[in-house]
Amino acid sequence: MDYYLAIDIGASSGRHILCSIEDGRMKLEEIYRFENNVILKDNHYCWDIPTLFQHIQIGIKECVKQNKIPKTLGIDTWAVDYVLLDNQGKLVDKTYAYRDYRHEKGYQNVLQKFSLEELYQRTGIQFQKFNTLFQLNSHDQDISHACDYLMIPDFLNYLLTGKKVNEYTNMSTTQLLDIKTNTLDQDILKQMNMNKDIFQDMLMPSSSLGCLSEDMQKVLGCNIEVILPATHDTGSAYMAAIEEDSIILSSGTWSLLGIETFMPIVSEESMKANFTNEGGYDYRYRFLKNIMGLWIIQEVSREIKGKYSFSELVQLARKSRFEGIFDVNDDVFLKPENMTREIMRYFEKRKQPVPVSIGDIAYCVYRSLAFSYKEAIKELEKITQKTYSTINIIGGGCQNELLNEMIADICNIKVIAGPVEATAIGNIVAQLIQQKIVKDLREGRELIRKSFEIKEYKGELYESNI
Ligand code: LFR
Repeated sequence: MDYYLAIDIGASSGRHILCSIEDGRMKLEEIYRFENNVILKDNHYCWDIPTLFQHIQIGIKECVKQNKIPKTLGIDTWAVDYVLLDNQGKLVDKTYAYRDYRHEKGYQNVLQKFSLEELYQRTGIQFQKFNTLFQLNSHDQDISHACDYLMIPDFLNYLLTGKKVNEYTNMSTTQLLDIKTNTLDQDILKQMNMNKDIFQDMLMPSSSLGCLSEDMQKVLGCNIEVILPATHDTGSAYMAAIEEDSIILSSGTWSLLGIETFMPIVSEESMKANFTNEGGYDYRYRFLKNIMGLWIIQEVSREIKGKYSFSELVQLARKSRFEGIFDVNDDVFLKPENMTREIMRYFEKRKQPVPVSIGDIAYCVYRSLAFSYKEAIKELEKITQKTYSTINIIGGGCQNELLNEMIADICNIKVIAGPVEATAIGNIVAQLIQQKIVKDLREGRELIRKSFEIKEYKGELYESNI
């Protein structure tokens, strides 16, 4: 039996998902799961990369222990964050997390040279203060001696193989690529005094990095070929979307709502609505909008110390009739000290009824998300001059039946929910294409369709429950 391993690391947890092909279907098995949390260093939120790398190794060793050594593996993580290495291979400055509030300085620096309009025209990338371009211009410490720029998955791949490359889909989120050529925008680098030599060769998903380094082979007791998936998790997730011509919503810590397109859309309207054109598999683009997502409820759950599971929160929410909704994309929800209090404050400030019980809070979070999707769909339809009758919700969030019902009802759209493990599946499909087990993404999506359960929701369900 051949196995393929996806190491999928999100902002709150990571997983090793092993795939085999049985009876023409993908079969998944979770081998190992670990937590990922930001840590505070000198008052800054940072990633704990050494611990993450330890977890990567433990998960691989677990495959060896179970005698299921994968032929290939691929790593994906969230986007925009990076490490800088000096000429000794040591880290230059900290590995900042994108939710750290330090971008103001970089943002102001960049704005002195480029307007937001020009940046959008050049790169096609939405405005987010945490974009790498702003982060790279926000360091307090001198970074001029940095020799290598690696994004988080690039760095983890380097630790496994000794090879330094930059993977394209993740690089597109830096806002350093020219949308017309999909290569580094030399003007931006020059104007911002950035050393172009720190960047590596840029490789596409489904490229092979070759074997584990000899040291790693010894440590892990096996040899595995390392393949680049779309190393940006959302890039991998969108590969697993199975409905042609539908809206795609990758639902996890973030809600990433958009479409897949072969041509980027860079218009005044798309800029105003803050839609982005992220690089995808085969130079497809993800024309999408970042919506704050389930992060809000994850934080609420953390604050009550996991007193209720996510499905219990949904049950409590089902009993609520709280009517208010809030703007989920308000900056205050990016990394508040206390999410529950921040939600309450939102309503207090506006002198509106305040959700107090945990059921009301959860209900109001889900409904506010559904209304923000409705808004984003409206914008998307206006920009593309198309109407969409279906939304394909992928990722862990598509298991939330209440939210699916709300979306179908509030957005008046058919919901196709699944696959749940979209990111790991997309990651594995990139490996299968490299291994010539499937021909291309179209064939990969057919395989996904055959392999996983997909549910359908039509409107009115949630309304009839009220
Ligand atoms: C989702 C995601 C989004 C990106 C955000 C920050 O995990 O990768 O696509 O905008 O995290 O990196």
